[in-house]
Amino acid sequence: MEKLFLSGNEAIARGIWEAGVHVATAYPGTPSTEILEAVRFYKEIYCEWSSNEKVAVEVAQGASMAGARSFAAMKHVGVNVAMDPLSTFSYTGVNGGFVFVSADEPGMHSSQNEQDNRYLAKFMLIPLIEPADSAEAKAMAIMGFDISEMFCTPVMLRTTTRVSHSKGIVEAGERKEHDVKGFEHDWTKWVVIPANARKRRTVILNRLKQLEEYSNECPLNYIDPGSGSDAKIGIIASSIAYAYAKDVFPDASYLKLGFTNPLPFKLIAEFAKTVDQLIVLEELEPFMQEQLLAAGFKVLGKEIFPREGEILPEILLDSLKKAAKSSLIAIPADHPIHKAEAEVIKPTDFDLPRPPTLCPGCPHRASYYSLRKYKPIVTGDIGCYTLGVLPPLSMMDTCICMGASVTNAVGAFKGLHGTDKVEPVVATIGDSTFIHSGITGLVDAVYNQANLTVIIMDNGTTAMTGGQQHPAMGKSIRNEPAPKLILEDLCRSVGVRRVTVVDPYDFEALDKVIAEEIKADEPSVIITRRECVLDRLRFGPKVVPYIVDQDKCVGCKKCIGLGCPAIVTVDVTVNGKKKVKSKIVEFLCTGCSLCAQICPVSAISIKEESK
Ligand SMILES: Cc1ncc(C[n+]2csc(CCOP(=O)(O)OP(=O)(O)O)c2C)c(N)n1
Repeated sequence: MEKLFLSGNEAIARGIWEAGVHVATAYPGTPSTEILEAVRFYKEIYCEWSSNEKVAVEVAQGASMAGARSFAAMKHVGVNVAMDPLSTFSYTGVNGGFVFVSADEPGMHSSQNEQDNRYLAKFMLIPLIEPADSAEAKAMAIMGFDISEMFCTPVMLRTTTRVSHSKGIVEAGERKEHDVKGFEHDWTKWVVIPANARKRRTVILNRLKQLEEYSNECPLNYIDPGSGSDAKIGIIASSIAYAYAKDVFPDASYLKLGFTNPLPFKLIAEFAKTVDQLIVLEELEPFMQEQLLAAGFKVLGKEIFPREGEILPEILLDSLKKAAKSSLIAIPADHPIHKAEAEVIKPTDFDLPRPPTLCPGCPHRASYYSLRKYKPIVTGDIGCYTLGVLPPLSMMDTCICMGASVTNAVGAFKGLHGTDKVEPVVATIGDSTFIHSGITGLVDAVYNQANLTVIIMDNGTTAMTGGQQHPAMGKSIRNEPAPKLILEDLCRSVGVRRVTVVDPYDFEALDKVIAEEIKADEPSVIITRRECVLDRLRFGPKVVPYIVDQDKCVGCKKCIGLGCPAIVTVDVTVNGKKKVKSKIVEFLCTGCSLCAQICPVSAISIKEESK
């Protein structure tokens, strides 16, 4: 059998291909993005970047109604967006099997919160499966469809960042075709009028009982007995935490759980009889521990392990040592664990921490630099442009969730309106985020007459998550031509009369528009259009850098205020006096010219010209 070396995300893509999936959808979001990026190479699967996660689930749901196996992927907060269709999908059940990925982020490497979506599976009364590595990710992706069809239910496949992004060996299988069954014309199932939904509720409560039976028997949950005296310590673990625990405490007994909603209470009781103490090891919330305590099991968990962040091997080991020292768990004083050290990967010179910043030449920079002059309230959003919050730009007041910039701005305007605290309100939002969930906010702003300015920072891609296609790019997920959404037409069509498109590399023009629109007494939209600098560097002409003429530079540091990583200060001695002047690090400069445009003494020019 062919062996592949795949990340968890790539393994899931392989799994859904082997499972005979016909339709796969997603909206990008770390750590889930690479799943659909890998799926697009499997030509048998129709795949799309959907405009948001709710859309992704509803498209996949329609495919399931039609009898096709379907799949959707999203990051943990994306599930919040998709909860409306998902929670009723639980009631209707499926026709073609449906599995969705919730990629959770313990540690918040690139997320705004650390919510534990296992609770959402319990809340929706649906099965939850959790792989610990790439091989399991593929196997569970396939099994998820069998479970979905066996119990007529959506299935949540939950990964965490480490499972999604770590690589492991996966055995490649063949694709097993599942013929599309055809649309299921059953209004008693698919039309959730209350009379039908009430009946479905009984159906899903019965399903839950059957799922619990299955959880006790299914091969994803198994006892992995320990050896020696450690075998009397019983650890119940799931996901990556299981793999870490096996590394640092190899001889304990384990109950490895891959199917975690509903929990296998009978199996747990069986396991509990074989050990002296029961410990639950789970990242984030005491999801399993609380349920076990409620069921009468004597278990420890969050008394030992942290409730925040990842439980990395070094944290796991440290927690066990502390628990043993304080006699919370019985580990003899001469046990090797007390002397054990977990291998901690030290940062190299290349990944020493540095504050995040907009790239040199990022087209978002100029808008924040201009806004600094006018100091409005700036409600921000999620994307590369969120970095406008950091010094020296420091020009963002809020950032809550995707799309909230526009609606927070409406609320801020309405809250202040008619008081003596009135301030202009500007929302900054990226093109992909605007399509995701900014549009409805703009409709609200127009309808309810909120005088705000929305700056749509259109860099022609979904940059933050690695440059995925979106509807305003005119390209599909497979880079094929697609109808292009024209953002300015869209804004006008919802009733915004003041819509301006401006090139953010032309600072004078941009600054003028921002000054005018902030003063307007009706909603306005500014679209700052300039391709993402990373795309320009990849596909555009050769960069000609700018340089600072030290004789002309007066050390005013205006250019430093742009926060461009390519501009630094240097100490120079002029006529025996020490002065601080600006310098451009040529290999970082992308030639955007913004610094040259704002330099008050014209000390910055393109390299060739200055020669
Ligand atoms: C509900 C939700 N889905 C997905 C994400 C992941 N995410 C963060 S920003 C972003 C899009 C950024 O693209 P864009 O708005 O075009 O701004 P850019 O990064 O290109 O400046 C995505 C997909 C998220 N944070 N929340």
